[in-house]
Amino acid sequence: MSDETTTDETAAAETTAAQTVAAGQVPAEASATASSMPAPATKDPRLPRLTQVAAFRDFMATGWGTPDRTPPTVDGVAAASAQHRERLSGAFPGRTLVVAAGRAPVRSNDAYYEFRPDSNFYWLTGCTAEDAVVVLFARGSGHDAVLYVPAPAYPGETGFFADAAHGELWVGSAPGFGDWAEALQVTVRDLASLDSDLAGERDVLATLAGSHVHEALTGVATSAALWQTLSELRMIKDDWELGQLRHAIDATVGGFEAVIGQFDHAIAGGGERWLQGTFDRHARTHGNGVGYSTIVGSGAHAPTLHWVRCDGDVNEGEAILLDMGVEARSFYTADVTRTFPVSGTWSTEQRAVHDLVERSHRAGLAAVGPGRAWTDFHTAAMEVIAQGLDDWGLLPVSVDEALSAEGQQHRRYLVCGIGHHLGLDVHDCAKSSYEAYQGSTMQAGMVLTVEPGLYFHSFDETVPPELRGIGVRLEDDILVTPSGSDVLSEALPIDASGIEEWMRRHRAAPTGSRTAG
Ligand SMILES: [Mn+2]
Repeated sequence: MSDETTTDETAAAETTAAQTVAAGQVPAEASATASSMPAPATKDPRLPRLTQVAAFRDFMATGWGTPDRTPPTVDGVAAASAQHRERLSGAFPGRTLVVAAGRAPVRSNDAYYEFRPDSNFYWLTGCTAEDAVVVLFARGSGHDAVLYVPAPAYPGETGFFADAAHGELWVGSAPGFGDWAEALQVTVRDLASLDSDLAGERDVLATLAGSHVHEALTGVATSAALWQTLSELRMIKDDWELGQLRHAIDATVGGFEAVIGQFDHAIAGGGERWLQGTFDRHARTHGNGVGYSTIVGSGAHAPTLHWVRCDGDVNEGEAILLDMGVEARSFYTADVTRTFPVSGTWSTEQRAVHDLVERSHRAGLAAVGPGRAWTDFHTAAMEVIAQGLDDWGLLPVSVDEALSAEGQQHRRYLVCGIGHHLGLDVHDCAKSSYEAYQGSTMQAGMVLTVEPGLYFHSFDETVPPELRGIGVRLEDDILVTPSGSDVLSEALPIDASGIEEWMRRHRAAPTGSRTAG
């Protein structure tokens, strides 16, 4: 990446002369800025501050055309966001609502993580501007929405060339208030006026995207009630959202194909890192990126639930677990898991574990539908797992005792949850109340994952040696429909033989195996 500096440091960067700074002699004006390299201890005439050079400022103020400043938005997002604001408005009559986009957290020193807008904010606006804030002002029987975005810095302002966060020479073409208003069909104002605009509001509820918020909001308290309501409203996906999710899931299936095509490269030395990189590049190309850290766990890494280190080898004979999701450019994400035999053919033990997980998965899928208790699929899948483990002699108690609230011994091999809402967040709607989530029934328009698995760790001495180091998960993304359910990720097979056959179709011919000529 390029070095993000302020003008003072830009000036410093113009020289190749070695610079030394005596301890304790950094000028206050320099230390007050984000500093990527030391400032000279005394004024160096060869390093003028560009913002203070009148001739330079004048020269930089003229001679610029207008770049295309169309904001990056997704088709249909303006209308969908307007509907979402209407739904939120109806839940909080008479109260002014504030939802912030947030800002990218610091990665290290003056380097930041890529910015990704808060999901609630995006759901209400479709806006991708860092530090932006949407306010729904209580007016009459409803609300007036105003989107506040930071002012871009254009030619004629020193920030144009000196502001690394908003200067157009630093960040690329910068949409203005009118550009955002046209793209998103909402009133847009300068973020600088947020303070005064909120000053007259007495009853303000806010969600602030964690701790990374603009200074204008530091005095505003977060409302758990607003966050919870947004979380619960987001449970039912509209047609536009379903289109985004289908796109994310289809792109994810393509990512699985891309990864399978690289297995031989992984075995040859690229390892888990190569497959992770393959999927992440696919996700970046076909969406915004990944919706969560890609999990590539081969062999003994497979049972580790969140194996995001992805730094191991990939060897013939191992089973490899891939938990991967493309996040669309609208930020809706897929969440899909399959386990594959690296060599293309399951061992007897791997297949047996996969077969049991498949039976559990089918039982879970069958329990998804409108009016069903949310916990039905969990219960159905767990009953199969417990019975299967008992058949293998792995339960120290009876199946009934294990399944009872006082037992749960089967969960030793499956300590995670086995399903969740899916949407803008991979674990969507997580701020909902228990009554609205686990304690509720499924409704048409909900999208969820079902993801049973078995995780036999290599150091688990309760497990027969031949099963140790095998981890299998099957995870699909399912839409609850008025009449039942629709498995959106069904392009990927879930049975062991189907997975072998699918691998044969998508695996690239090994290097050197193609006949010459
Ligand atoms: Mn999941």
